[in-house]
Amino acid sequence: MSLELFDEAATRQPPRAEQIGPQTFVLRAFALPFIDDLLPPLRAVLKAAPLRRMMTPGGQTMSVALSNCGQLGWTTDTHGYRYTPLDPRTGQPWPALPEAFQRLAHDAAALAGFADFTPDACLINRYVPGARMSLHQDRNERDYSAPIVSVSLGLPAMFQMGGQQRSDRPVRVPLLHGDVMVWGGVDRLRFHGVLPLREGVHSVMGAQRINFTLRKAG
Ligand SMILES: O=C(O)CCC(=O)C(=O)O
Repeated sequence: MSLELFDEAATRQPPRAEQIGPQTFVLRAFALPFIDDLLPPLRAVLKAAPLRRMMTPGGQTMSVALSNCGQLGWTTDTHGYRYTPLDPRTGQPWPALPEAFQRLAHDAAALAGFADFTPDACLINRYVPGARMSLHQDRNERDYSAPIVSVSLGLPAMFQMGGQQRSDRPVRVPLLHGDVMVWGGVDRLRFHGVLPLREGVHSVMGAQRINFTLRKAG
């Protein structure tokens, strides 16, 4: 038995698109060829704008820790959800969107049928075991014609893709290290969320899952 059998990059075959809605696709392992270009800038972004657990307008602290890069960053506090050009914690602009993030987003969106995607915002989510994201719609962006490109790194997660109504029964989509989801068009406002992360240690990312979503917010 060869060692390559245990090498994720060697055994998973990019790119393979699974269609889970009229304009929703999972691109299995699509980010793996980009990984060496993604991780150093990701570390640099998180050094300049550290992950933090934000408060919802209802006064609850989110279990997921967040940060951002790009011209606009998504934040929440007791005043509401919004995009801001400055990191409220440092008063500085959010770190620039790394070139590799833009390239990945552009290429993944194109494969899913969204040509010329140019994101201006990237929300970074860090899940530790037990962290979750309840069903929600992404509606703080000004431009709903652009898709959402969502990159999963680290521990496996169970993503839930719902419908246009919160009460619509979601389908479960397991997401692994390197998987990229793209949704837009008629699916742009579908409710979605992530079930509590299971315990584990990923060989590259450790005991966590990092998700980042590229958006056109402004
Ligand atoms: O972590 C994920 O896969 C989804 C993140 C998400 O729903 C969001 O950032 O709006």
